[in-house]
Amino acid sequence: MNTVDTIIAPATPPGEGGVAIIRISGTDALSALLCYFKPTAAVLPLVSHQLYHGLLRDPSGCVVDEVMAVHMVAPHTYTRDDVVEIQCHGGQQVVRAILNLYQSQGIRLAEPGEFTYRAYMNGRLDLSQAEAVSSLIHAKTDSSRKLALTQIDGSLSREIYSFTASLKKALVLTEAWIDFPEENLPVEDLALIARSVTDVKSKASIITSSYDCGRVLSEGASILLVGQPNVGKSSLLNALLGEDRAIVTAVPGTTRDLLEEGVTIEGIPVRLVDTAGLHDSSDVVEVEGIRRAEKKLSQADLVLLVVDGSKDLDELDDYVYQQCANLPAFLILTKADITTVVDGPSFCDFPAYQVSSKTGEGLDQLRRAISSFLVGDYLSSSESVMLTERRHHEALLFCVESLGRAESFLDDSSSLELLALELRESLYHLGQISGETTTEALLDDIFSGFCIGK
Ligand SMILES: Nc1nc2c(ncn2[C@@H]2O[C@H](COP(=O)(O)OP(=O)(O)OP(=O)(O)O)[C@@H](O)[C@H]2O)c(=O)[nH]1
Ligand SMILES: [Mg+2]
Repeated sequence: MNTVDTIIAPATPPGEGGVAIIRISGTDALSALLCYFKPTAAVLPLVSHQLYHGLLRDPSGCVVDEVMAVHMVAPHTYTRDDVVEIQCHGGQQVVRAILNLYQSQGIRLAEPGEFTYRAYMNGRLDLSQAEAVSSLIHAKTDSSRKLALTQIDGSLSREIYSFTASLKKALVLTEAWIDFPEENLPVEDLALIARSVTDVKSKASIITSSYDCGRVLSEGASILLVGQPNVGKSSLLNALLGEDRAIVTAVPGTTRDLLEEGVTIEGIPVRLVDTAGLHDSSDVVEVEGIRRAEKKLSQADLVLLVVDGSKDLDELDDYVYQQCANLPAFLILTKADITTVVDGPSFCDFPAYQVSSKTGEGLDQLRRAISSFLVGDYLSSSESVMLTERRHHEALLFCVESLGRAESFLDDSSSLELLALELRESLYHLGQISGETTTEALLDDIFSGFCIGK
């Protein structure tokens, strides 16, 4: 991707709708607009950031569409280049015809994410903010939308910049004394370097620990329902979904394959996975289903160990419990509308919840417990920075590790070169987040995940 051409792309998704928007960015944007656009009432020149009604005509004078158009003079635009937006009728053929018109004039069709790439290259956004634009567009829940918005607003960037500034200062001081090996680093300089390293390390560690929660809010959590046959797993899945998705019968062994459905629980995107009842089966299909269920166990963010609360527990329940040992799990005692006989807490040490999929009893409490387990009280309280991207998490972890090593060199003035090396290393990892130290390949990888026109 270069930043020189003038580029064009539909900013609205393909398909039919009331209006479609076509965006042009680059130095030729305004002249391109005026080639085919005649405002109805306005006198030229058009005023920046003002919307005009008019007709688009092709070179032979035929009307292509009746549109509203705006041109926005740099730098107050999304890309910080001159930008034109044309609002046309929202039909695929209309959009195609307008794109053809401008492409035949030499305006290039933009690559996915190329407008945001330009915004990044022109310094309007740093890399973490640009990535958040994509997260905002793909946000599936209100909480992931809010997280993406705060990141676009620069919540993470501000922390990264302050870490970077502090460590750069420490590096300058360190490097200054490397050149004078015969002299000892002044105590006050050493104290300043130490303070920077420790301070950034502790703040960065706190931010890295937010990733578990951030990942769940942005990507969603997977919750696996396991238990012996007929305990009510599929009924619970249906009750949590609010629809009859899985087949429920009184015959043990009804569910034979994994069944995965998305739902929002207390604002958290969740994938609920129903499984075949675990037991010693001789049925080949069921055996495969059980194998798949057991394989999924360790990947789940939360396991719901389902037992029939209206019956005495047996060794099969215990077998399933053993399978879940050491996993993040809740015990779910089902069929609470029938007499409850199981004493959950004495059976296992998972938090226990009684529910009835038939009457809905206990489901709200279970939803709240799931939410609190997955994200704590983040949704109601936190204002702090939250990591949502694996890439940012890894980079910050590397930064913290490197600062840990830097700390060990602080006490020894003969290790100034090693200290400087670790400071540079930690700055490199911070730069991976802000975009200061990224490679072309990484940028391609990030921006190619965007949609066309963004
Ligand atoms: N009274 C009552 N019956 C329930 C409840 N939940 C499930 N059942 C009944 O229990 C039986 C088994 O329910 P399923 O949801 O199919 O159980 P499952 O664990 O998915 O069973 P498999 O797929 O065979 O492993 C059905 O007859 C359901 O109607 C409940 O909350 N109350
Ligand atoms: Mg089932």
